[in-house]
Amino acid sequence: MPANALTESLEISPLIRHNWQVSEVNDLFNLPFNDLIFKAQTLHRQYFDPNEVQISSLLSIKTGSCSEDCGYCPQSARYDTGLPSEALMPLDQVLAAANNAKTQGASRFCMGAAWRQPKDRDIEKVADMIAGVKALGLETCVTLGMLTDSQTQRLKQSGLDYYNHNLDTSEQYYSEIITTRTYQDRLDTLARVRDAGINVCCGGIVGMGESHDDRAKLLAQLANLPKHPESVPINMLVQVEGTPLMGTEPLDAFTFVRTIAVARVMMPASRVRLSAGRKAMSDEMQALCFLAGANSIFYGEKLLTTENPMTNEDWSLFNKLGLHPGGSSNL
Ligand code: SAM
Ligand code: DTB
Ligand code: SF4
Repeated sequence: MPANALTESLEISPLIRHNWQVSEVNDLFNLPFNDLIFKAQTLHRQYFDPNEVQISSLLSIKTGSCSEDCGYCPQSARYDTGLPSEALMPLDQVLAAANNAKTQGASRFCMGAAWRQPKDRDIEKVADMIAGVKALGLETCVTLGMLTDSQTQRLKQSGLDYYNHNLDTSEQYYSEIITTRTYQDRLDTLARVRDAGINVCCGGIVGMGESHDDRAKLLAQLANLPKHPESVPINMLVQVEGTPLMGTEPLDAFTFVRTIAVARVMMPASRVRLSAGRKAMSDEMQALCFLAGANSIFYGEKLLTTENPMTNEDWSLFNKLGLHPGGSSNL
């Protein structure tokens, strides 16, 4: 069944709610750890094979020199992070990387560009990449910044399965992190993506110095969207030298695991993605995240510009935990 149809058939369940109050979300966060994990794992088993993890690989198709000021991001032109900029990658290189990701076992290929928003001529090039990656038998995902209606339609037409666009944090904390575009801009792009019939991949980053309340508000925003995002990436901030968020007090591991568990409880039919930050996590912490309901990862030795665990480390962890890859709608 295509991912859209699957989510639609599940949307009628009373467990799929869009009316979360922040106080209820805080109550979930404040449950005893064992009670929260049990609740999350119980719901996880109602919607998914508990031992299956969907794996996506990332490629930065246009790197650095970004006009935005996202305080976490090594690709902003405003911060000296020593990252070399690269223009839009040629099609053959993108397809070679996608083919390699497929050989390594990924089911989805996600292409990211350091743009505030793409130009129409960029969209044409990215559309060719999407069509080429899809022809390899992979699901496709792109993250390109803000989009217009005609751009979302063009991307859908080229065979795009998912669009990643994160809310990043609560509306209240957002202006501490980004000043060059608004929370509403992000919500507008998400609505355009949804209206074009593209699956939504939308989540956030924790460990940016936000409060408990900000994390609860982020999850309430995500779950109260008109439809739950099919994919919900929960990123742990990767601190990069030169960015304003370098030196932020690291988030406690249990709070991170609780964030995964609360996302699972609130969006039980969505893929909750254990995203950036895995390189710094122990096997035990990642195992707790899977127990809390994470059931997808970014796989491959690089995220967009920063490091991710080695592929052999991930297979070794999967073997230790008895996890298996799966969950793609077109494989
Ligand atoms: N430029 C586009 C945009 O911002 O929408 C697409 C690429 S952007 C790098 C994709 C997402 O990566 C961001 O929204 C953010 O959530 C995440 N991200 C970027 N830098 C990160 C970091 N240092 N740690 C964790 N997540 C990060
Ligand atoms: C998402 O939520 N996390 C990924 C993906 N979507 C595009 C990106 C993480 C980027 C981490 C910093 C970097 O490698 O540049
Ligand atoms: Fe640019 Fe995206 Fe990085 Fe923000 S997150 S600086 S928009 S690449």
